[in-house]
Amino acid sequence: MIRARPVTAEHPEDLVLAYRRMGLAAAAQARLRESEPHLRLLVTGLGPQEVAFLQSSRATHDVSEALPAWLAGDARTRPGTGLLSGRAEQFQHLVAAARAAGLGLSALASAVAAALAAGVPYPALTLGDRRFDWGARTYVMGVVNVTPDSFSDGGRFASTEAAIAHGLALAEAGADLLDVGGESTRPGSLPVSVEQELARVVPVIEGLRARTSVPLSVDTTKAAVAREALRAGAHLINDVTGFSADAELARVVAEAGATCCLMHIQGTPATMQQAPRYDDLVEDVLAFLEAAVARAESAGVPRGRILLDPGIGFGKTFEHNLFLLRRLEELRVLGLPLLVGTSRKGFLGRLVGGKPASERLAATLGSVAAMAAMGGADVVRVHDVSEARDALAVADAIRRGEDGGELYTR
Ligand code: 8Y7
Repeated sequence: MIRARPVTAEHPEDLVLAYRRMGLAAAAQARLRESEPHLRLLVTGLGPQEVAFLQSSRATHDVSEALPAWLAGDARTRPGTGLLSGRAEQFQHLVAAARAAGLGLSALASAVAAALAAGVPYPALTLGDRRFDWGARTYVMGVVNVTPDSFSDGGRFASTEAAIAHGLALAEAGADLLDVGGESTRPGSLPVSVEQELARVVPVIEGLRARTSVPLSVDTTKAAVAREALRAGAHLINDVTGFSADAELARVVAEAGATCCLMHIQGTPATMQQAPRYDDLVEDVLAFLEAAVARAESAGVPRGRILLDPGIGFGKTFEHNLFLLRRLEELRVLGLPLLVGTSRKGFLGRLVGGKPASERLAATLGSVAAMAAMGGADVVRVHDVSEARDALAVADAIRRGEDGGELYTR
């Protein structure tokens, strides 16, 4: 599989602002933007034929040539890997030349084209009566855990009512959607039966559906649970296995016309934290998520109904989590909105001197604000909705800060 992804965090809009600060006319700005060698793509998975093509087309970093410059990776340890740098126009030439060269180079053409499209905003998503305008701000998914019920019916009723009340409070606090979960996916947790999960989740979905218009997500890996939850009024299925556990799940989502969030996981919740290991972390996550999207699409789920998630804490070490969070933008080559869950997770506890989950709010807000400031996540999954909304209002505004006075507005 050939894959190309931008490796620098240069934002075209920053360049435009620089030109404005220089007082350049609009036409000059557009011309300059075209000629700027601003794009660098890391390419992996190339075969000898593609490497030969890239090598013969460009051997140096001379940007006056028609194609991007090619810098090969180590042929022994990282064969088929390299860096392409050049202007947007040169990358477009490369795509056209690879397409023209025929089938042998079409995978290279597609990978580079996907990377070029990574900065293009994806279409808005409508869930119920809410519209998600990707890129406009960071949206918030509130977590509603349905606690295991006790033996008596009274206990079950109490936990259902508590979950509904909690969901309503989160909606009131500004949640853009709610994620209802009846199966613990914490490290080391064991699966629950379909019956148990249905008994926990469905009454909560029904109760929330009757009392709020906020879109509802269900965190489940089982087709049988998803079917009933969607019937009860849920809009989105949040599958932490990326449609890899239950082959029927993708079809249930497709038939209901529902939306899904497909998450990366290495291993299963019971075993995932024992010895997470990656050859190339970003590469492995991309490959898994691409395969998950393929499973969804072949079952009939349209791309516009898919969100993706790198799965923070799911088969990842402390370092893996930080590495991925820092490189969320590299996952943009998938061309789909990203949902990220860091709320109260273990890596945050370790960063703040071993605080327990109940004392990780400030650490969670730090992670949420950092993601928003870097532009990595479209949706964050959090327990503390009101606090996250405030942190995001600030981080999103800073990220967009463009009005520097008269000089900058022309
Ligand atoms: C995530 C998640 C959990 C996450 C998505 C926890 C269900 C563990 N984490 N779903 N679920 N992304 N999509 O600590 O990161 O909340 S459960």
